[in-house]
Amino acid sequence: METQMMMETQLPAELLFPSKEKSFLGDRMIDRDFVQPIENRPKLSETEAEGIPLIDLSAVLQNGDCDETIVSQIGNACRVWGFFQVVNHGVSEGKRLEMEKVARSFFGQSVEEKREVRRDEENVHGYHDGEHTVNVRDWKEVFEFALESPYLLPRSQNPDAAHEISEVYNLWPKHPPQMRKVSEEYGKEMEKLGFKLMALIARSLGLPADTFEPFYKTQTSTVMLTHYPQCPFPHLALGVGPHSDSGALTILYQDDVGGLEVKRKSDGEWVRVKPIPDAYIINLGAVIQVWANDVYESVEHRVVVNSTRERFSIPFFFNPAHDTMVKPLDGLTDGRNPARYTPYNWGMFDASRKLSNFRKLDFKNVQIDDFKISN
Ligand SMILES: O=C(O)CCC(=O)C(=O)O
Ligand SMILES: [Fe+2]
Repeated sequence: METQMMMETQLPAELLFPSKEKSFLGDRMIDRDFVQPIENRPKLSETEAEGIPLIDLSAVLQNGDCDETIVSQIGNACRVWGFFQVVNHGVSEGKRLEMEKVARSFFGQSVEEKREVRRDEENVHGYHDGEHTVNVRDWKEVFEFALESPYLLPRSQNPDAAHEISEVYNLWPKHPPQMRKVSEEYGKEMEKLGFKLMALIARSLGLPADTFEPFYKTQTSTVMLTHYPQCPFPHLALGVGPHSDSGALTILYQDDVGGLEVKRKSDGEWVRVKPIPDAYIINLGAVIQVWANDVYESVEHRVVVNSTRERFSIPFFFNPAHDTMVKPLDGLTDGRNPARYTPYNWGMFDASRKLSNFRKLDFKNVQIDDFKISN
């Protein structure tokens, strides 16, 4: 094994890549930027996850956030997996279908057309196809918009420099013409589900249902329409490299192709999240991990691509106001169970991540471990 890995890393790149194939970005061979280090390359033999909990929220729609059974199912799912799926969630299927339709139509345009709404360091949302996760380029293209426009983004690492907070406005393409309306309506649906889930998560931690509301007076939530084109090198590249989400809560819709894999907490195996029609996949981000003082964790996941089918997904990142100081919640800490993190400013964390996405870094990205108190 050792020898084989050595040989493979020493091979010239040209020999690692079959020659005639083209990447989705033009008629080039796969760019070296997409090639994952050997330890991150997927095996492509799917273990479909048995046991990622599927939770039926219909009782919540009727009884609000006081349904004890659902609260305890959510608590278990958060502790054991950090991931779960929900059905009967109340999101309008019609609105989701329209969102999918306009996403497909937008991505169906030429790269030049899509790049008319290309994001840059000023306008951090919009279209882009150059994201790197842990310094390797993702095999995907995305269009991202914020629920609140302007979106406030600190431009300085000094929390007192209020004047250095920039207002970022959403960019909307000319085509398809209904993109803005459909996207804004879908965003509202996601927000409703987000608040419902946060109330249930608060209750599952033994806290009042409205615990998280003060952090969401304004928001930095975004919807990211994502397209993973067919990839001739699914054994070398990933749609999204291994990462855990840096915000609070992610609510993801995936089509029927599949490819999202979760690192199972019990044994570290990568397991595939089964596509279930009309379900949403929920996962906890780093902000909830800190709020919950490590009672819940933000779990690593990645996206495997395939050579025969393109895939679409729509993550919604439900994130608090930019000036939120993230720290373990009072109700979860005491003398015997002290806070495990020092407070950090969410907007500055967000800005550092968003701006680093534009380049391949030669330093490690900011992460919650940087704020961990070592005992
Ligand atoms: O597309 C997916 O299935 C997951 C995407 C994801 O993990 C992300 O964008 O953070
Ligand atoms: Fe993610």
